[in-house]
Amino acid sequence: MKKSKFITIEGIEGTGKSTVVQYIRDHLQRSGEKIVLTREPGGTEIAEAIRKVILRHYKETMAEDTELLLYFAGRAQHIASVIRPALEAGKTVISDRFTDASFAYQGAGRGISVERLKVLSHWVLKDLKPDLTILLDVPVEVGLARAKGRGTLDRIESETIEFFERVRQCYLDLAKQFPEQYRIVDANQPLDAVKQQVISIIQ
Ligand code: Z5A
Repeated sequence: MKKSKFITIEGIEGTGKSTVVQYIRDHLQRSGEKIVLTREPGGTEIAEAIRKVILRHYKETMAEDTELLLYFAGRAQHIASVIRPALEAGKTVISDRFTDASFAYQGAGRGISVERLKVLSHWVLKDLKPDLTILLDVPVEVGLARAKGRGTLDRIESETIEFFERVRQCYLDLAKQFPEQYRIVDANQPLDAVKQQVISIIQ
């Protein structure tokens, strides 16, 4: 059996991804696993710099292809510097978002074709694929209310409700299309219940 595992967490904003990934890391570390906790966009010095370029507001509109290529540029760096080295060293990698976010946000959200996304995905990921993706699912109004509770919204968070509905639906469709990879967790329940459900899936 392959020792290293690649686990990704997906969902719209405010589903609790950042909170839950830390909980998984702490839980697995207690059982002696070597864990690398990382995120997208970001995860390395260069990819975090790209994250800043992606998320800030501008007077001009960022072209959809610019946004898409920036996400994949950061991802290429993230894979080369963090994800592959960790997996090759036998560590478990937990990433707060990964490539399926591009299918959901740039694909379903912005309307970029799946064919184009697949080309970039094959180019940048090659054979890399998550062993498990946990989809934290909440109604859009609930997720956005939680995200708004934290203060100012970044460029993507400022999108319309309809945009996030398309993103959420794309994630649910991906979960249906790849049942061997995906597990859906209802994140519209108390955080402790969400954490327990995620841990039982991982175990
Ligand atoms: N994006 C993209 O377009 N394409 C891509 O390829 C990738 C990303 C990789 C930045 O991502 C943006 O990039 C994101 C998608 C896009 N855009 N948006 N919008 P990010 O992951 O850095 O940011 P985020 O998704 O906006 O994360 P977030 O808002 O921080 O959400 P979260 O991590 O899922 O939630 P959280 O920080 O853990 O929790 C949010 C709040 O809710 C916090 O106060 C919690 O205490 C509270 N919370 C969480 N769970 C619960 C429950 N169960 N009950 C009550 N309260 C809760």
